[in-house]
Amino acid sequence: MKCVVCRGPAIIDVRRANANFCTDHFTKYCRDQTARAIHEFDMLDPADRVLVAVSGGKDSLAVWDILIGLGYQADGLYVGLGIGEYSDTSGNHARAFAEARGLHLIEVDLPTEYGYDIPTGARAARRAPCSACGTSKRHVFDASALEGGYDVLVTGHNLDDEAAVLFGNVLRWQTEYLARQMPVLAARNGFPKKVKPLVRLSERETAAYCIMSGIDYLVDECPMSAGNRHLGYKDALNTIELQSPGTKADFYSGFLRRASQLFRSAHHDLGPGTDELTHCERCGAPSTSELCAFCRLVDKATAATSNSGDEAQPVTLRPRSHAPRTAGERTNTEAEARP
Ligand code: Q46
Ligand code: ZN
Ligand code: ZN
Repeated sequence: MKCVVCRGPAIIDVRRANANFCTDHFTKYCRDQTARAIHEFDMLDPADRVLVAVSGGKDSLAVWDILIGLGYQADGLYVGLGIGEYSDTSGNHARAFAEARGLHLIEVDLPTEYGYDIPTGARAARRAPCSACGTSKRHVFDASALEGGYDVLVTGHNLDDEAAVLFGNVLRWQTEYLARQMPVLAARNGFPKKVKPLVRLSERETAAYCIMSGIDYLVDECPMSAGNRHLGYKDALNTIELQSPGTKADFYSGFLRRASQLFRSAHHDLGPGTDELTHCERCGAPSTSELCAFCRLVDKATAATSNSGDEAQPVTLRPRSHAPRTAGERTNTEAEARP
């Protein structure tokens, strides 16, 4: 097996590209694919201050590493979810990565700052763990990006993630979600711009990038992911991909090129502003009710913590200043729960 670029010994095959690569040319391929996505969707400007949401896993550390390599000014944001040993270990991986490279890592710990952890919050709100987790992370991501004056928030969603979400949305014909499923969400009305630069790389490729680049990432899956629908969609797509390499990338990129605009147009015709949002009276985030979904979750979770006899931690919700936004923009915080 020879590298398609230098003809030296190859160590990985990328079947959908019908190419094998050596270490150097594979890591270059990953950087090139990321740069191409950034360019294609106008994700980042060279002068942007970038905040990367890092979990300690392969995707978020890979995207942080690649962005630094591409010359972007990128800080990291780690959110402690209070999921036992998993959170302890994931935090250690994120911290070690940042320290080894002299990068700035912002840390927000849910139990310390907001008085609850994800298992408690999910139970108290009678929601699936990933749903409570998604609400929590989105709130902290938005607030941290705004408070830190960052231009863009980056997440490590990869091709497998996006194809699985797309698959789920298509299976149920969730056309509003389809209208909003883009790798870039523009900044508006108090929300930071959000981008997903890894949408041209698969999970296997981000893992290989980390191994070849000496990035020590957390391999273990989150213990609360069991039962998550998107894992089943990933398995289904992987079965198809095995038979027909390239199908997953064609499915997702074909949607972006040929279908997403149709869904956006269809939902644009419904007219924005029919369901104006107000501000959460406690934290200032845009919300359809007096308290936003995050503050309602905090209330339920901290009440459950107090009732259980555990020592409740002080809740430090910081007010934010937001302009109103419309229902069509809800995807940034409320609609897109997924791992
Ligand atoms: S951390 Fe949170 Fe994921 Fe764990 S609880 Fe679900 S969403 S699976 S990225
Ligand atoms: Zn090579
Ligand atoms: Zn709120």
